[in-house]
Amino acid sequence: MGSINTTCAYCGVGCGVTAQVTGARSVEISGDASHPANKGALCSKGTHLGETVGLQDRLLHPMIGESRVTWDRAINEVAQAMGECIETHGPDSVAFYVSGQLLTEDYYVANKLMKGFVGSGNIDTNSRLCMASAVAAHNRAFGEDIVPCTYEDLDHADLILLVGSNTAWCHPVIWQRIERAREQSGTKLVVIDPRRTETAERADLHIPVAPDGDVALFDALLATQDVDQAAVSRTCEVPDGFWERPSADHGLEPALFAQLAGLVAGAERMVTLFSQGANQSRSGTDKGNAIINLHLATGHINRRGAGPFSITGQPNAMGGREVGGLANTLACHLGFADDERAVVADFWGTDRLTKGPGLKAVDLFEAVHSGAIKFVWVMATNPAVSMPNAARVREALARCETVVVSDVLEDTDTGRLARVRLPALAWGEKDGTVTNSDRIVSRQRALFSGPGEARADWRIVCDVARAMGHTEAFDFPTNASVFREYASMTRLAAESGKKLDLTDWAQASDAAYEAMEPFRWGGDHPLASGASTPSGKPRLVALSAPPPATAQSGFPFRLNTGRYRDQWHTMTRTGYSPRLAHHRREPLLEIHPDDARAHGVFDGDLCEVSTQQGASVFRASLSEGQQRGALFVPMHWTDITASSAAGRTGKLASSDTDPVSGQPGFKDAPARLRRVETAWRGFLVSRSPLKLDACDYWVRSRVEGGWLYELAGLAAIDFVSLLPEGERSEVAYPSKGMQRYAMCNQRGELEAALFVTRKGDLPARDWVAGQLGARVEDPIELLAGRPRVAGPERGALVCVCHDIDALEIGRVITAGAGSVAAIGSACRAGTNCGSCRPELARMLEEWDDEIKEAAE
Ligand SMILES: Nc1nc2c(c(=O)[nH]1)N[C@H]1C(S)=C(S)[C@@H](COP(=O)(O)OP(=O)(O)OC[C@H]3O[C@@H](n4cnc5c(=O)[nH]c(N)nc54)[C@H](O)[C@@H]3O)O[C@H]1N2
Ligand SMILES: Nc1nc2c(c(=O)[nH]1)N[C@H]1C(S)=C(S)[C@@H](COP(=O)(O)OP(=O)(O)OC[C@H]3O[C@@H](n4cnc5c(=O)[nH]c(N)nc54)[C@H](O)[C@@H]3O)O[C@H]1N2
Ligand code: SF4
Ligand SMILES: [Mo]
Repeated sequence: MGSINTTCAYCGVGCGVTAQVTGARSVEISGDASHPANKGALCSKGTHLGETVGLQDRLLHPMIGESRVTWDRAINEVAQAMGECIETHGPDSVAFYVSGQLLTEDYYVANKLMKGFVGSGNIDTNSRLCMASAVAAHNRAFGEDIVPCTYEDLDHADLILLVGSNTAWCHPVIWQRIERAREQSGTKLVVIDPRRTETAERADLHIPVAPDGDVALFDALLATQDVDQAAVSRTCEVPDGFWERPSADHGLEPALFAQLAGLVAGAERMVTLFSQGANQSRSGTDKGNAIINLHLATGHINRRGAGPFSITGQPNAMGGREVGGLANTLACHLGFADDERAVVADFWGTDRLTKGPGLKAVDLFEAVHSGAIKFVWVMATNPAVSMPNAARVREALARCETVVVSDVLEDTDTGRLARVRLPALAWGEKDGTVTNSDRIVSRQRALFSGPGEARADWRIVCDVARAMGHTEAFDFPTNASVFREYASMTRLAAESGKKLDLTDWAQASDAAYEAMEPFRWGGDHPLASGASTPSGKPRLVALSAPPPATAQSGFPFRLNTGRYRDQWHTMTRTGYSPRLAHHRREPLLEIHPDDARAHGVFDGDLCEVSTQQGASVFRASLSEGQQRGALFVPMHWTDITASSAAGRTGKLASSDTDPVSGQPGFKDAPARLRRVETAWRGFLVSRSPLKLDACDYWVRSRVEGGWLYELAGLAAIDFVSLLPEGERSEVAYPSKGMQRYAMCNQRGELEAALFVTRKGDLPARDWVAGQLGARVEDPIELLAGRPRVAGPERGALVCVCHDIDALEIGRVITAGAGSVAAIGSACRAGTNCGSCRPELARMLEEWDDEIKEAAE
C-alpha cells in the first residue's frame, strides 16, 4: 500500500503525518514535509502514533447495559429516549456534550441536530474547558472568533511572549519552530507562567507571574508603552476613560517588570501565544483581552511577525468553533439575533430552530444533576475525568435517565456510567477534516477499515436523526456531502460581514474532497482588511484586574493543574505506548522544597491533596520551579489507570467559571496537603492488566509486553492474592517487610512479578519489566531484580525516539559534546521529535555546574 497523508490525532498544532500502512493494524509514521503546519517535524506523541493503533480494549459493538445489541436496536433506543424526553419535558431536557476530537463533519451534524431539529441550544463541548475564554475575547475585540495571525508570524517575530503555555510539552512542534527562530534570527522569548516549566527554563526571561496575575500584568505593561492614543482612536474603538484608568498592581519585582517592559517597547514584531494559563481562569476572557489590548494599542497586529495568538488544544477545537459546537454560538460564527436565526432556519429548512443559546458545560452537567436534563449524549470526551468537580459530574451522570456515550474504547470512566454505548471509528479509521490553531483545514484520512461494527461519529448522529424522523435534513451519503453543506453554509457568515468563508468548497466533488490539500481560510492576517464589528474597527476592552487571591482558612495552598509531555488527557491513546510511558509513570505533586519541609514531606512520599471539592493522593516531587504556596498536579489519571484514591485531579478542580466565557478556572483552587503514612510499597509487572482493588494506591503504566503497577498500602494485605494463577517462586525477609514473587505460566514464561518492601529499597523497574514473557531460567536472579551477569548499565531513558538513556548522554557530554546539537550529532539523542531537547539542555547545564564546583 502506498503512503497516505493525514493529520496527527493529537494537538491543535495540526501536524501533517505521512502514514505507510505496513499490516492489518500497523503503520509507520513520519512527518509530512509538505504540510504547512509542521513541514515534516513531529513530536514524541506524533512520532509514536503507530504504537496506539492496536485494537486492544476497543469497543466493537453497540451495547445497552452489558448486552451487545444490533445497531438498529441501539439507534432506535437513542432516538426513542431522546424523542420521548423532548415530547414530555421539552427540547431543553436533552443535551449533547461533544469534543474538539470530533471531525468537522461530526461536529456539523451534531450541532445541526441539536440546534436545528431538537430545537435546543444544549450542545456544548469540551472546548468550553479549553478555548471558550479565547473565543469570548476574540468576539469582544474583533466581533468574531478570529485568530489574527499564523505560525509563519513566529518565524518573523523578534519578540515572542508565551502566556500560560508550556509549549515545549504541549505544542512541541510550535516549540521547535520557536527554537529555530531564536537560533536563526535571535528572536527573544519570554515565558509568563507561575511555574518554571521546561519551556520557561529555556526562555530568555521567565516572568513568574502570580496565579491569575495576568490581567494586572498586561494592563500595567500597556501603561508603560509609548502609545499614540490619537492614532489608536482612529483604528480602534476605544472605551471612554480607557487611558485614564489607574494602573494595576502587577506585584512583580520592579527590575524584572522593567526588563519585560523594555523588551516589549523595543520589539518591532511581537507575537503573544497564549493557552490554558490564560484561558482556564476565572478571569480568562479578561486575560485574552488584556493581551489583545496590548497588541492593538502598540500596533503588533495585522502584519508579518505580529499578533495575539491563542493556540488551540485539540486537533479540531477550531473546527468545532467554526461549525457552532459551543452552546453560545448558533452555527458558522453566527449568533442568535433574529436575522441570524432566520437565515440559519432557512438554510437548514427547519421550523424548530433553537430560540437561544444553551447551557455551557458546567451548567449543563449541573442541569443533569438537578434532573432538568434527562438525556445526555457524550461524544469523544471523558467528562467523568476531565470536568472540574468530577465527582459531582459522575453523580449527575449516575442519576441521569439516559446517558449515551459514543467512544472508541470499551471501558472509560464515563462509559461506565452510560446506559447506551456506541462504538465510534478511531484515528486511523475515521475520515474527514480538522482545522488547526492557525486556521489550516486539513484532511484526516482513514488508514485502516473500521474494526467490528464501529461507525463514524457523523454517521451515528445522522442515523439517530433519521430515526427521529428528520430524514431529509440528515440524508448525507458521504462525509464529503456533509463538508459541502457546511462549506456552503459559511456563505451566511460571509453575507453577515464575517470572515469565515469556505464557500470555495461548496461544490467540491467527492474526488476533490478526497484529494484536499491543507488550506487556510481567512488568509494570513484576516483582520488587516478590518474587524468584523459593525464599525469595522477592533475594540479595546476596559478591564479591571481581579483582586489578588487571599488564602482561604484551612486551605493554605493554591492548586494548579495541567499536562505532561508524553501523555494525552485521560490517556485513552497515549496510555498504550510503552515509549511514551517512560517520561512520567506516576502522577506527581510538584511542591516547593520549603513547603515540603514545612509539611514533613520528602521527595517520593505519598501526599493527599484536598480541596473544597475532594481529595486525592499523589507522589511528591520537590521542585524549585514551583512558587512557594503553589502546588501542581497532572490531569491524566483515571479509574482505568489508577486506584480510586490516586491521581484524580478532576475531583480536586473547582467548577468556578469565568463570568463571560463560562470556562472553569482549572489552574487555581484553594488546597491543603497531608503526608500519607504507608505500611508498605512495591511494584508489580504483569503481562495482562490486573484488578488491584486490595491496594490503597496503585498506578498503572505501559511497558513493552505488559503493564507496570506502582503500589502502596496503609495496612498489610495478602500479596499473593494480587497475582494471576501460575507457578510461583518467592523470597521473603519478614524482618524488613520484604516479599518478592514471580509467577510463571506452564511454559515457564514470566506472567507477573511483585516486589514489596516496608522500608527498604526496590529494584529498578526496567530490567524486571523486560523479563515479562521471557522464560525464567533462574528464579533467584529474577527475584533479586537484576541480572547475575550485569549487562551494559542503563540509565533513565531520555530520548524515546532513538532509545538513548542518561548514562549514554552523560558519556557523550563528558567526551566533549557542549551543545544540544553536538549531543545530537554524537549519539542522535534529540534529533527526531526534539521533545527531550530541553532535558538535554538541562543535563548540559548540570554538567557545567559540576565542572564549576569541581574547579572551586
Ligand atoms: N503532551 C500533551 N500535549 C497536549 C495535551 C495533552 O494532554 N498532553 N493537550 C492539548 C490540549 S487539549 C490543550 S488545551 C493544550 C494545553 O496546553 P498548555 O496550555 O500549554 O498546557 P497546561 O499544562 O494545561 O497549562 C499551561 C501552563 O499554564 C500555567 N498557568 C497556570 N496558572 C497560570 C496563570 O495564572 N497565569 C499564567 N500565565 N500561567 C498559568 C501552568 O503552570 C502551565 O504550565 O495542550 C494540548 N497538547
Ligand atoms: N484538571 C484539569 N482538567 C482539565 C484540564 C486541565 O488543564 N486541568 N484541561 C481541560 C481541557 S483543555 C480539555 S481539552 C479536556 C480534555 O479532556 P477529554 O475531553 O475528557 O479528553 P480525552 O481523554 O482525550 O477524551 C476523549 C475521549 O474520546 C474517545 N475518543 C477518541 N477519539 C474518538 C472519536 O473519534 N470518536 C469518539 N466518539 N470518541 C473518541 C477517547 O477514547 C476518550 O474516551 O480536559 C479538560 N480538563
Ligand atoms: S505537535 Fe505533536 S501532538 Fe501536536 S499535532 Fe504535532 S505531532 Fe501531533
Ligand atoms: Mo484542551
